[in-house]
Amino acid sequence: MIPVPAEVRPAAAADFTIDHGTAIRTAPGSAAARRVGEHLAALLRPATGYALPVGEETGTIALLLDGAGDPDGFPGDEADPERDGFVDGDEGYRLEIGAAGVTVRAAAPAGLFAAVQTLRQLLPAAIDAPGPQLGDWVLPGGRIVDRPRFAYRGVMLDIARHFFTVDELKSYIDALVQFKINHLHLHLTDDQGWRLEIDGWPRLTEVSGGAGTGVDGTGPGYLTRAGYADLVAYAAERFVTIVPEIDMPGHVNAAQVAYPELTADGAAVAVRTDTEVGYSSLVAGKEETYAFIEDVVREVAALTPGPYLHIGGDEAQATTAEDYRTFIQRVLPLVAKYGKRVVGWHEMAGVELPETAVPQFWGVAATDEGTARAAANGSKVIMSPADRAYLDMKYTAASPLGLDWAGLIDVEQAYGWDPADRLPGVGEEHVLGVEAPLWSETLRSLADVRTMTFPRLPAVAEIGWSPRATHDWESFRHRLAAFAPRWRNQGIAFHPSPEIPWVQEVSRGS
Ligand code: TNX
Repeated sequence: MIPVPAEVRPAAAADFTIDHGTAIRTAPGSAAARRVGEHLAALLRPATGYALPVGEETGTIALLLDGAGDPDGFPGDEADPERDGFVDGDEGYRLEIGAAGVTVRAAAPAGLFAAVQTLRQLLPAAIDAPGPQLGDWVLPGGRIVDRPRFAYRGVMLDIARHFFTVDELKSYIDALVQFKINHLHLHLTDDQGWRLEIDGWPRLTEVSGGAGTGVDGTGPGYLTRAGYADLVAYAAERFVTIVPEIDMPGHVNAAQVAYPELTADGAAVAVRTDTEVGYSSLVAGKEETYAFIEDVVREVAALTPGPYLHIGGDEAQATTAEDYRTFIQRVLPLVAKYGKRVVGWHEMAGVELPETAVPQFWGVAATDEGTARAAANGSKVIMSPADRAYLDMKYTAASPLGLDWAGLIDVEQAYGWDPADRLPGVGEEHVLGVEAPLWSETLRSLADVRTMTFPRLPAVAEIGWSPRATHDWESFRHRLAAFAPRWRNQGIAFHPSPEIPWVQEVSRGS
């Protein structure tokens, strides 16, 4: 299992077998629990061929909501299995598998959904095949009590350098949630392209989402407002929060191509499809700048139910330090005005921030003064150190895809760090969570995206979810090995890292 659960207690002779009579019973009166039940049934039906009806009356797999637990009891004594050891937080769950049935208890539907991902991994890899398989669908008996170490476990995908469609993004979400990832950060705008339709500023997407706006002249592509809303809803059904990023004040050439009034002198600028960074900037001293940003922030906030709005803030080499400060100080209250919490790359923490703002550390240095100061001031930090968490770095010098400015990242490198140990002044209590960013300069297809994501993302996912005490490379690499047949069955391309003793074949019970 990845991420490894907080507590696993196997029980001999208590295996449960899913068969043609198995039904799923969900918490009475909860539409959300019902949808999680339907989600589980939909996962199990193709390979098993069973009907797996979902209802509130009967069923040997029960998904129950029980908020009356005692969070302090974690990890629980055995005295009263109905009451003790209940996990805290929305994503915690308790799973009991016995010969007579399976019971999941959680305080919230997100916990039921997390437990469904665990159940999926407990079944043979053939469960992930798209069509009927012969097999014994045995869940190993025992009890799991589980909850996340960090609330935020994210992936970022850059859809500005190369665009990916709503359907591709949905399929990516399907792959990510299996590792209990709960945030998808979308890098929507950059020098090359602008990928989200904005009311009142149609040229952003007509021009800068048009043909020839991807790196090396690929494209076109952008998310319509309806497409974005559809994606947000799809993600929410899977307990994934979309974090939209509008990068500013740098990385804005595409906006300036569409609207030259956003440049210092109002003169037209050329489309750029190379991969240089740090040459474009919004103008801190111009009111047009903030009128534009307010329209964009208002619209993005209105389309996004989640709490965060990411304002980029990285690599603003074309903005003076004074302008950068002026700019960030103007934008922070604008985001708050539309009810969102600011996330920004850690350069933003060079400016004094409200404690609700979240710096995202993407550096490779051993220290970062601004991030440490923000943490001391009460901000929570997202950890994405580029030499560990960047999914766009090459695995080895021979990797055909990816970049190497932060080094080569094999699976052991991706796994071998601790978010609460990475930066002086940023300890366990300051860490909101982890995120693995995937920049798309070299990625042209969903297969490219998956090949860079797997198998490294599971390493970051485990670091974000599992208790620190479970961290163990030997255990991890052997557990990771079991995902090869699952990814093959799901049609998910992955890099066959030689460090991992990949399982080649599925051994079948019958
Ligand atoms: C740095 S990481 C960037 C991006 C690039 C990336 C490539 C960050 C906040 N900015 O503009 O795409 O490197 O790895």
